[in-house]
Amino acid sequence: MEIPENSANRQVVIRLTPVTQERTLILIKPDGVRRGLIGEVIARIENKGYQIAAIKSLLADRALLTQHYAEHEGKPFFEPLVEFMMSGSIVAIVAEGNRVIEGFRKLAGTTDPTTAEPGTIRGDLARDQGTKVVQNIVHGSDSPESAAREIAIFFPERSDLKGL
Ligand code: IDP
Ligand code: MG
Repeated sequence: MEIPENSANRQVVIRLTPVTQERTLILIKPDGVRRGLIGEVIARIENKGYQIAAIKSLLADRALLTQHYAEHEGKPFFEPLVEFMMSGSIVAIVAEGNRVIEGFRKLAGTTDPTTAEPGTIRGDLARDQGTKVVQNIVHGSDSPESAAREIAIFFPERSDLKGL
């Protein structure tokens, strides 16, 4: 069937055309891995409709974590944060989708798990453990610049993931 060229039809085509995708770096921290929540976190990412573009399990070392958390160097929780992140294996994930950076941070909830909204990963699955560093199951990039930087740190071999 021939679809007539008019402005109404053009609008439909424009709305259905995928717009620029975005990527984010998600980490399942050692507390999440220890508690067997890898599947739960991945399910929440996939159920929301984001694609997993890359995933790996690793033991992060100090050099990698110092790079990743460079913005927090000098803060009182920096050393406990690095020690905590080295305390067990973590899972690094690159998720993809429009506005995934903002969307995953919404799924994760606020930094403090005590006050994170129920329904979020941190609100549902974490609580204050009385430790110097807040243990809150996941990390998610906070901007496109952070995402590009962090993806390059955790997936240096994946040149195909550069440039979004
Ligand atoms: P975010 O993970 O919600 O983006 P950031 O401020 O980037 O939070 O902090 C990185 C991580 O450092 C947090 O997820 C948490 O594990 C820990 N953290 C942040 N602020 C504090 C604090 O005031 N006390 C203890 N730990 C903290
Ligand atoms: Mg952060």
